[in-house]
Amino acid sequence: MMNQTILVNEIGYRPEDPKRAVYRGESDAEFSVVECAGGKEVFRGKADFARECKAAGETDRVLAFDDVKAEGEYYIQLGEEKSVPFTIKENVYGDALQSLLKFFYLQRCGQELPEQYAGVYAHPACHSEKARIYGTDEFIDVTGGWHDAGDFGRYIVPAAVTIADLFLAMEQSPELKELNFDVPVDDAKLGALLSEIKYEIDWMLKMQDPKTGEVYHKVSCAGFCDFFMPEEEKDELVVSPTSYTSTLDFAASLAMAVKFYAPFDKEYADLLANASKKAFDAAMKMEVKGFHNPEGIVTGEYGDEGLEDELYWASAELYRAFGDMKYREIFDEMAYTHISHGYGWEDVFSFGNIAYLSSEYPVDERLKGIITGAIDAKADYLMTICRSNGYNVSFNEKSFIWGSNMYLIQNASHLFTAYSFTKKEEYLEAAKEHMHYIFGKNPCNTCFVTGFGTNRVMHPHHRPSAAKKEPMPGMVIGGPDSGLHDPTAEEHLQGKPAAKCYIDELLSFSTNEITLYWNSAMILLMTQLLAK
Ligand code: G3I
Ligand code: 9MR
Ligand code: ZN
Repeated sequence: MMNQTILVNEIGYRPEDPKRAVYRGESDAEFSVVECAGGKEVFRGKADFARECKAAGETDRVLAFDDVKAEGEYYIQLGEEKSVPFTIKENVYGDALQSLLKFFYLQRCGQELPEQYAGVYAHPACHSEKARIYGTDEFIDVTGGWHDAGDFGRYIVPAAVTIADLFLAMEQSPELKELNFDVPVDDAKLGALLSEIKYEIDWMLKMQDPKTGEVYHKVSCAGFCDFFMPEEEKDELVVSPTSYTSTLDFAASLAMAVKFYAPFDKEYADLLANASKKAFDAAMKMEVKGFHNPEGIVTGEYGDEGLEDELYWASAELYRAFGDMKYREIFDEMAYTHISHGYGWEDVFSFGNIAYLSSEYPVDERLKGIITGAIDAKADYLMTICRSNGYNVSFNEKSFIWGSNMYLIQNASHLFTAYSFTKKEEYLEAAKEHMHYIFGKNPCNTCFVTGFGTNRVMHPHHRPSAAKKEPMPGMVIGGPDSGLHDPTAEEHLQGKPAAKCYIDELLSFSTNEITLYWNSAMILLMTQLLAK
C-alpha cells in the first residue's frame, strides 16, 4: 500500500480546516470525494498544475476539497485510483494526541508498569540498581525517568528538550494540564501531564552532582542490548561524566518547570529553582566543550559541537523565571551578536527566543523586535520551500537527515510562532500541512505515528515493540534519512530519492526509531494547531 498515488492525512481533517490531497499520477480526469458508507459522491474537482518534486522524485498535483465539511468517513477517487479512507470531524486528532502523551508513561524506567495501563508492554521495575559513576567505585541512585527511545538509555539533553516542548504545549493550551490519557496519575492535584513530567524531573534531579552542581550526561549500560524487555537488561549501569550541554539544558528546562509546579507545591518549585541556578552557575565554570562517549561506553552520545545555543537558551529561560539581570546581560550580548533558531536536542536557540519574547521581566525592546523579525524572516524562507512542492511542506533534498520528521514538525512550530504575531494565514496553513504530512500525506505514503492510519509502521526500532512483536501505539517515527546511517538503510535504500529514504524495518534505527523528543515536538505542534 505504500505506493498509492492519492495521499491524504490518514487520520483525517477537522471540518473547517483546508483539505488538500496530493496526487502523483498522470491522469487529468476529475477527482471525487466519496462517502465510504454508500459510495455517494459529495464533491468533484480537478487536480491543479503539476509540480516536479526532486526530493521525492515525483510529479505532484494538489487535489483541493476544502468545501467538504460534513462529518463522516470518506475516500478520494481519481480514475481507478483510490485514497485510504479518512475521517472529517471536530476532534479527529484526539485519540492520536492522547496516545502520543501516554507514550511517556510507557517509557517509564525503574517502576513496574501494570497490565491495566501498559497492556502487553507491562513489565516489572527495570534498571533499579545503583549506577557506577564512570571511572570510580562510587555507586549512586539514579533510578526513574523515561527510557530515551528505542533503547533503554536515559540522557539529560533529550530529556530537557522533551519537557521543554511539553511545557510550551501547556502554555499554548492550558487545558492540556487537565487532559487524561489513560495513565495512573501519581499526584492528582498536578493532573496527568504535570504528574508524568515530574517522574522525569525527579530522575533529572538525581543526575545533578550535589557537590559541583554539574549534571551527568546520561545513565546507560556500556552498550546497546538486544531486543528484549527493559527488566531483562542486567548489565551494570554507568553514569557518564557531567557535560556542559547537559548542565545548561538541565538549568533551562528546570527553570521552565518552576512556574508550573509552584501553584501546587512551593517547596518543590523552590527545589527546582535552586537546582536550576546551581547548574547554571556550575556551567559558567565548566570548560565549553561538547560531550564525547568515554572509553568503553558506546550508547547514544548526544555529542554537540555548536555550544552557543545551550547558554543562549539557559540565560533567557533563567531570566524569564527569576529576573536576575546577570542572565539577561548574557542573553542580550549573545542575541545582539547572533540570533538563530532550532528546538532539537542539538540546536535549542528557539527555546531561548521564545523565553525572551515571553518574559514578564523587562527585556530590551529593540532586541525583541530584532528577534521577531528574525523569526518572521526564517518563516518566510520556509514558505519559499513549501510553495515549491505539492505537499506544501518545508522540505527539500537536504532536509532528510536522521530524525527528519522532528525537524519538519519543528519547522511547522516555527511557522506557527511566526503566525502568532504576524497573523499571516499562509504560515498557519503550511504548518497544518506539516501535521498532515506526519499523519500520512508524505512521499513514503506512511502514517508516521504508530497505531494510527491505514499505512502503518509495523516494525519500529523500539525494544519493547520488538520483544512483543507488536508496535507500541503513539510513537512518532524518525522518518527518511538520506544519509543511510544504518546497515539496513544502506542495503535497501541505495539510489532512492531523499524523501523516500525510509524503511519500516526493525534494524533501521536511523529511519525507523522513536524518541521522547520526536513525540514531544509533535505534541507541541498539535496543541499549537488545535488551540481554540
Ligand atoms: O546537523 C547535521 C546537518 O547539518 C548535516 O547536513 C547532516 C548530514 O547528514 O547531519 C546532521 O547531523 C546529524 C544529526 O543527527 C542531526 O540531528 C548527524 O549526522 C547524525 O549522526 C545525528 O544522529 C543522531 C543519532 O542519535 C546518532 O548520534 C540523531 O540526531 C539522534 O536523534 C540519535 O539519537 C539516538 C540516541 O543516540 C540513542 N537513543 C536513540 C536515539 C534516536 O535514534
Ligand atoms: O538501538 C540503538 C539505537 O537506539 C541507536 O539510535 C543506534 C545508533 O546509536 O544504535 C542502535 O543500536 C545498534 C548499534 O548501534 C549497532 N548494533 C546494533 C544495535 C541495534 O540496532
Ligand atoms: Zn529501565
